[in-house]
Amino acid sequence: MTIDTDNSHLADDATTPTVAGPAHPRATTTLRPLALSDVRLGDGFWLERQRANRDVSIPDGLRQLHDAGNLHNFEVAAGRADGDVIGPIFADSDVYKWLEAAAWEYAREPDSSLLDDQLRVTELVAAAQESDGYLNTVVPRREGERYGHPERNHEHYCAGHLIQAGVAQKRATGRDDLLNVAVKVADHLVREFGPRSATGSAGDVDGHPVIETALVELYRETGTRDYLDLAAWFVDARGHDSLERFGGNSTYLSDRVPVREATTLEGHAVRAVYLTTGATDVAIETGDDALLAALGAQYDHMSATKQYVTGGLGARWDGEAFGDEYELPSDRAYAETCAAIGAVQWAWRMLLATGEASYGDQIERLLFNGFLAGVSLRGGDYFYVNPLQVRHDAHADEERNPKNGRLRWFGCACCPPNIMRTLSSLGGYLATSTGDGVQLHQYASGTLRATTDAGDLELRVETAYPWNGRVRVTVVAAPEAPVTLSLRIPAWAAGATLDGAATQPGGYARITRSFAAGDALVLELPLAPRITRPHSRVDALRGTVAVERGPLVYAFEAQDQPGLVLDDVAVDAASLSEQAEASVAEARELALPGLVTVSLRTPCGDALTGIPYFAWANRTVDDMRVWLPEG
Ligand code: FUB
Ligand code: ZN
Repeated sequence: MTIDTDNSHLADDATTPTVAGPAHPRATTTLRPLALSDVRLGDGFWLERQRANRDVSIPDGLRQLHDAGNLHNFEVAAGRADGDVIGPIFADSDVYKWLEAAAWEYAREPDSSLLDDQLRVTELVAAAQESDGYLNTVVPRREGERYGHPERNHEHYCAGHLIQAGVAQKRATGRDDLLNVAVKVADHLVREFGPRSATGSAGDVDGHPVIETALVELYRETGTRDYLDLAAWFVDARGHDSLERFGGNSTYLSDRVPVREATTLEGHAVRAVYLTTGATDVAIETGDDALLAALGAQYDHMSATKQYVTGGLGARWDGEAFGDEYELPSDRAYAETCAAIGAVQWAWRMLLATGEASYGDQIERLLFNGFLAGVSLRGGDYFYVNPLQVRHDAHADEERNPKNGRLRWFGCACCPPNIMRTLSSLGGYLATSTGDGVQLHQYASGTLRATTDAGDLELRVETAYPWNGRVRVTVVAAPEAPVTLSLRIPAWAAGATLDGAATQPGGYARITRSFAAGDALVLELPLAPRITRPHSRVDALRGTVAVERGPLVYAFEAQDQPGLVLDDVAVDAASLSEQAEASVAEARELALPGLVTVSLRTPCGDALTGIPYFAWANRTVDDMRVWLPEG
């Protein structure tokens, strides 16, 4: 592995503006996010994924938006094309998510064509906006009226994604083009809804949250308090069955229980986690500790009872929804990629607010497994649904069925551009600062700079994580006064050491002292593969085991087990071992430098080879299992 030792790409104070990332609180939080421009990934695992995102996913995404008609809809709304609008009612949102991805990607590595593409699409979006700020290409043309069906029409949802894209473009490029459109949309919403509504629509919330978190971020960017007030109002207006009068289902729409009274997440998984993400933003900015505590309890309950080992959320295809407690079937798992993304966003905000390492653990589990399985290694192919088992005779009954393999796009294409924006802004989720130091939450090679009360601290991280558990942190520049370096020790990392000293898993190892350029710390996270057993209440998994190694969950694909029928195998958990070089010819074809496979034996002595779950279905789409019966 080559290590990036060049720090020149970190923002130069004199010339390069600071680029805030997707969630940048105004209020004081326990931990402060680093600016995107102060984090730079170096060669290694996540940079490979970002490169595929830039080289394949983002350019292909723009073509797909054209071919699927999303851009045509804007042409129609702008009066530049004739014809009907095409696609789902929320088709606009995919354009906005792509714009957000392109903006963060531009911040990561500026490039004129990336900027030109964004500005071309932005100009089209602006041309489609109505004079009072309303902007939706599909709803008025298909439904004939605005806001007639908030339970299904996604008008606030689309506005939310537009606002997020506008904020991203402003932060990443310094340009106001899309932000101006977003502000007009937000001002329109302030007039139409919430505490300042002048038009009598005050009772309505949208069927699909995201506007909450978007409005808070717009408040953070502009300082306009109305946006925060409206977001807070939307959070509190939820949970009163108000969407039932339009025919909506309160459970599905997260409208059955007020957010601050809820004890769990229910209904449509993406909607539910987007809502709690926005509610966390509101709690942060308004200092609402009671709301934050309620959200923390909901997160704990969700992760303890409704989350797959991959981090995946939403057990039911029916309603793309959370199931009941411990309802976690492997084969019919829904685990939509967008739900994993929403949970990363929520966990990140909870981490900023509380400083609790468990949220860092959550982000790691989600990113390496439930999220990353959603995109192919080459980029440009996507899973919408992420099961933990595909049976031998599985039949691809419809587009989202993973038996189809990853697809280049979907009729409902929410996941692909969501993956793109997450990968291009990934640097923002790795580290934070406080007055007295820096906290590393995720391990990836690269460089970062943080401001502490004592002065700026610049670090270089070198690691082959997740294949190897050694993380070397070298001080590039430090203030003279002592600062604290905090490194997350994942809950699974029993036996981890920092500079040879034992650490406590499930928290942060901290070192406080004066540092000088060239000083280094070495974290050793033990990555021996481990057997994980399910909770006894998960009937679908009783008697099975899964394999994890460090942050990675492993999957067993039929193509790596010649002569065995995956549906019938049982394994001896005590036989677990790993191979540092992929020992199976097929696994080598994955082209994952550093790949570590794992091996389990059947009671008869046959060996099974496991590959990381995120990499499954990158060769052929085959039978696959994460949980295997113990024999
Ligand atoms: O409703 C918009 C998006 O489509 C949701 O977030 C996804 O779950 C999919 O239903
Ligand atoms: Zn999705």
